Amino acid sequence: MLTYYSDDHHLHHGKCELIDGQLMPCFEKPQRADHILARVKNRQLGEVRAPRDFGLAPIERIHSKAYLEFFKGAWASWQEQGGKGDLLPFTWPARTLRRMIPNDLHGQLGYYSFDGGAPITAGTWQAAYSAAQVALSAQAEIANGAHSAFALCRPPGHHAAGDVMGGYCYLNNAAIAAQAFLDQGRRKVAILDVDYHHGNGTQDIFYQRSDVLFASIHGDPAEEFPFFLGYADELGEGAGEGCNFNYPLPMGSTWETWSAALEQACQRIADYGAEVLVVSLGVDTYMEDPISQFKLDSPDYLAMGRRIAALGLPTLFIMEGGYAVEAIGVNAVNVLEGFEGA
Ligand code: OKP
Ligand code: ZN
Repeated sequence: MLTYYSDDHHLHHGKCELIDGQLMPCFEKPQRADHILARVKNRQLGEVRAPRDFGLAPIERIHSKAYLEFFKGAWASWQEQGGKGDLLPFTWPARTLRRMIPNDLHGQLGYYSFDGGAPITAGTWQAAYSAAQVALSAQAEIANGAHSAFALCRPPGHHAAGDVMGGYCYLNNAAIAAQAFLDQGRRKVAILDVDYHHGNGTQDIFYQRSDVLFASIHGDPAEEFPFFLGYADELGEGAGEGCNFNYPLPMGSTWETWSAALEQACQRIADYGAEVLVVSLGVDTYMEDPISQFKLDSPDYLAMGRRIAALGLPTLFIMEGGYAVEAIGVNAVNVLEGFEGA
């Protein structure tokens, strides 16, 4: 399997996030992608290629121009103001406030985000832009006839909606790739999100559409981030009704519970008649993950890859979360090897 990867991800390294009332070093750090790349090479999964540059047009199919312009220019504005630390939002237009775009940079940052987990640093735009190009390059590989490809994206994307960043995510790599398939003539794309957290951004982007089926297995949002989306009764709306499936699972879920949900999700994808599959590949379901509460073990990821392969679809793997840095490479590549070996 070909891997696409860009070193540009190193340009994004947020300092801190707020957890349990304490400022902690960001869990979403460059070593994550480094470990995955090392494992890809070590296992000789296949060639590793740098991405092509498809420009902004395919990104603008998912994200609004205003949002992209804001994100691209935010760091420079912050520097003009003499800003020192990372750019982090602290005020959001919650229910009692007005949903408007203020002049102030932090006001705009609040408008274009849903949490304080997505710091903008000097190189965040370039890293996120390159991650989207990594996804698009792997997508092109499949469009050209490959049965599978791995987009080693960092930062991740599945929490980002059309004009909202959050949860370590800025540009929705999986959604951008799925849309590219459609724009090239594919009619039905399925996105299977196996990250521990619900892919609220991806769900929102396609919620009213029937050309993309979204299925996500994740920690029950009643108890887990992102809290405000990802419940089982969210089935899609309008033309998209019946094209959204959430499998919220209890804290502590093991492979036994998890794989039963995967079985159901795969059945939905097969029934839908997807022509191609995009997998939002998070491995924060691992038992040792520092911010997650599922109990999958490393061999389970081989089985996960095998079950996904049994769908028989051209499959684009897009890297999302996973924070047990030492194991992230093994677990992510296990999914890919399980897929290939099946
Ligand atoms: C991103 B991905 C409080 C903890 C919330 C957000 C988790 C984002 C996960 N700061 N953390 O889905 O792996
Ligand atoms: Zn996650």
